[in-house]
Amino acid sequence: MTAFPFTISATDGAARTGAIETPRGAIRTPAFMPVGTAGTVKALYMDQVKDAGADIILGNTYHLMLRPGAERVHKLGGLHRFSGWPGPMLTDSGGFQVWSLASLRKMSEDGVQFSSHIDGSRHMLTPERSIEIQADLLGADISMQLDECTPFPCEKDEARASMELSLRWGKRSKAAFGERDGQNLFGIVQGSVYDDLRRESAERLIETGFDGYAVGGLAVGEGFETMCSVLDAVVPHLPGDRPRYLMGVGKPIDLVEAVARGIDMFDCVMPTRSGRHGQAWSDYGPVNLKNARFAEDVQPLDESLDCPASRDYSRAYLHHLVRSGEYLAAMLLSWHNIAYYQSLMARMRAAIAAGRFAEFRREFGARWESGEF
Ligand code: PRF
Repeated sequence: MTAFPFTISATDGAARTGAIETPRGAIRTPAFMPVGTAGTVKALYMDQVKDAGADIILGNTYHLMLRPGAERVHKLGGLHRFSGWPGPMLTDSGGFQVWSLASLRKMSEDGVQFSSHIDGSRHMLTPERSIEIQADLLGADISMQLDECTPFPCEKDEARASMELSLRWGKRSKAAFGERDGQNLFGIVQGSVYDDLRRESAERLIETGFDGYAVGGLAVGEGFETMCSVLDAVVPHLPGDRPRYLMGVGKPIDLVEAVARGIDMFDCVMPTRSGRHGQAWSDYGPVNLKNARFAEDVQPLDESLDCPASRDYSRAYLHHLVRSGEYLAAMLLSWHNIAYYQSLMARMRAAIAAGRFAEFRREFGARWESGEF
């Protein structure tokens, strides 16, 4: 398997910046991938996502297999053509979404059987079927192995059993993926909050051999400090020359602290989901536009961002849109939030390249702590 070239151009402590070169374009790292669950980054045009600075977006096996169906997407030219996103795309394998959305789940060695959250129909996801959907039918540039996201909290013996199942599914995912030109497969580290399980999971995944390594099973209720200590335990055991992806994370402060620990890629619904709920993100934390203090605030959200939603509308107008439940509120706040997240990644890349990431992290932490938007 030929992994995408990953060039690290600068490091600063454990933080690194560089680029993953794919046939559909480069992914500048550290990278934030907006979530395009059902083939759309909710409330945004693909041009807005691109212009905000995103190099890669994420798609979901679970949602697309249920609606409109993976075979149908394939028939319509694959997910890139279907959705109008020509750049790199990573798809999640489905296990986590089955765990969080589906009902009547039945886990077995073979895979997971579940009922659709849309119409209750029964489906089966195995490591082999997940790879077929992601790599063959959707045409993902980066596919994820099928895994089990271990619930939290979890006793150690259960966490071990779950981690071992994910390792076996990782091997089967790799066998099903085989050798492909221009497509990559990532493995997923599990092991809950147990440092020794996390380390063993990383080491045994590396023996199987993947193009990149994700850290799964975090942001499931363990809290910020625990997440950071799991990263401290696992990242040093991941190969330095392969991309490292922290799945489903997170708030801006989580991204800064994970980059400081050597993470290169992230995805999270946070910017788009909170945008649909009247929240704007900033270096000072989340800002609730519904708050009465914005009713007559003529300032824009953030003039420093090169995004019309951040620059060209008053907080008073956004407040009015949110209060009125207007579609435009969701559209503008999602747009601002994606632009803010991309700008945060760009600032981190620049700080690492300039050898001043420690300073950036300190100053960012102080702004975040102050909460004074
Ligand atoms: N596994 C997969 N996708 C995920 C996760 C995981 O553990 C998480 C963890 N919160 C988010 N998305 N396959």
